Amino acid sequence: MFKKILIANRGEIALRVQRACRELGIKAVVVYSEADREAKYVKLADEAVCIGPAPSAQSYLNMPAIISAAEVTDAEAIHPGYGFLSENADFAERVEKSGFVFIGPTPESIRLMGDKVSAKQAMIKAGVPTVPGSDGALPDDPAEIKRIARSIGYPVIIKAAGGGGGRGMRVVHTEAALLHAVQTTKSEAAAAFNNPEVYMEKFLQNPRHIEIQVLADQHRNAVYLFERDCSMQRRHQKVIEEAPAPGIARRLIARIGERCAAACKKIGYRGAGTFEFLYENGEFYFIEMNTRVQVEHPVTEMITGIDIVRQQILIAAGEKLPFTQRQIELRGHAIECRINAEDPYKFTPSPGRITAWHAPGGPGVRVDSHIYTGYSVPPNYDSMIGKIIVHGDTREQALARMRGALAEVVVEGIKTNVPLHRELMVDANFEAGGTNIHYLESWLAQRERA
Ligand code: MV4
Repeated sequence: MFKKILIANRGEIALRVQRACRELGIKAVVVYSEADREAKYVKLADEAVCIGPAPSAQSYLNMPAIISAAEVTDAEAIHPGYGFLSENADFAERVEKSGFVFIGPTPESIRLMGDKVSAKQAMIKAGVPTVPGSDGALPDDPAEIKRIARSIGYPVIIKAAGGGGGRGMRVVHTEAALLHAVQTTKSEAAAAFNNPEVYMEKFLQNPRHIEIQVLADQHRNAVYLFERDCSMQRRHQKVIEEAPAPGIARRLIARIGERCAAACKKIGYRGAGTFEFLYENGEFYFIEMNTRVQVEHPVTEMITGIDIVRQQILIAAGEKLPFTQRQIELRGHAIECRINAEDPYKFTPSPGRITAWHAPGGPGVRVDSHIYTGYSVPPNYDSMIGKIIVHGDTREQALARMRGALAEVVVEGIKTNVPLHRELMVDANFEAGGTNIHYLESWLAQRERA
């Protein structure tokens, strides 16, 4: 096992990875920017290295600085967390070329999934159902583009191969708008991703966002850890996640989960990963794969009892998965509310000093957060300051526990979205379960009018 790991991230996930290291008897080295000098994850680490000024480009995205930090501290492996360099194939490659273990998939897997066209083709080959669409990237010939759209049927969506997570897409409702939309998406993609390739899919009007968590080791074992429903989102930022997904038949999840695990074996995937699907009218359609640990991983940990970050580390160290698919059981229901330092109505960021923080507690309540009373939320990074995760025997119990946790929690000095969560937890449609990806934005628009 590793003796020392460097964590190339900040905030709650840097703390989460550190906790997994400690449990395994591994020393944790953290890196931090000048803006994070007073961060809890820095204070609790075994060693900490300042890697640059506040802007991410000069610190958490600074590959030479991070690799140097691993060298001077004699770390053996690097955990990238989520965001920042976590899905950067060049970083994974440089980490390995420098003699460290990258705690994640191979650079080849990251590259394969980073290009949404090659990811989709790999999934089709592996038997994972995808959204009907163009066979690979769109050709240049306008007549051919029109023919493809006609055969798919309008509305269609044009997506950048280099995009993902909602970046670089355009919905097209009529043939009259098609070629202009393709051209615009192409030039935006060339500028944003240095890759003008685009592809086309049938646009699904009212899907849910359901994702499947997988773990794969380096010995051809792969398992799925069921699903998460991440439909409650605003502008591609998830707000609430839960597992299992309300109203979806377990048999259907098992079928799609098995396909995901088989796909992992087929492409030689290793580590934790997430298959993102759109779910509409009882069907699953693969859209993208995330090759990192995700913000919402605790929801899966709560319903399976499996520590995903611990498994990431063990897999990177070459160990075999300690369980088979049959041994993985789904127990109860979990819900996560992301707590953001932002105005709960206008969504403008609200950095600044936290003058009071009281975490909720009690049975089935987990808080993953790096904040403390007196901590200043820097303005330079993502506004998420923590997550409240609850578990219950049933969805009703989980909901009741979340309402209780949100009633207890105190964050003073800055604005947070806690009031928004309190409202959503008593919303009749959320309570019923199974709302789609448009629900939150229409709910907010409705509230705006009221
Ligand atoms: C789609 C779609 C409808 N049809 N693809 C947005 C994020 C990126 N991962 C893919 N996205 C979508 N792709 C087809 N063919 C609708 C979305 C979408 C969405 C997906 C998941 C969660 C929230 C979303 C919000 C708006 C649009």
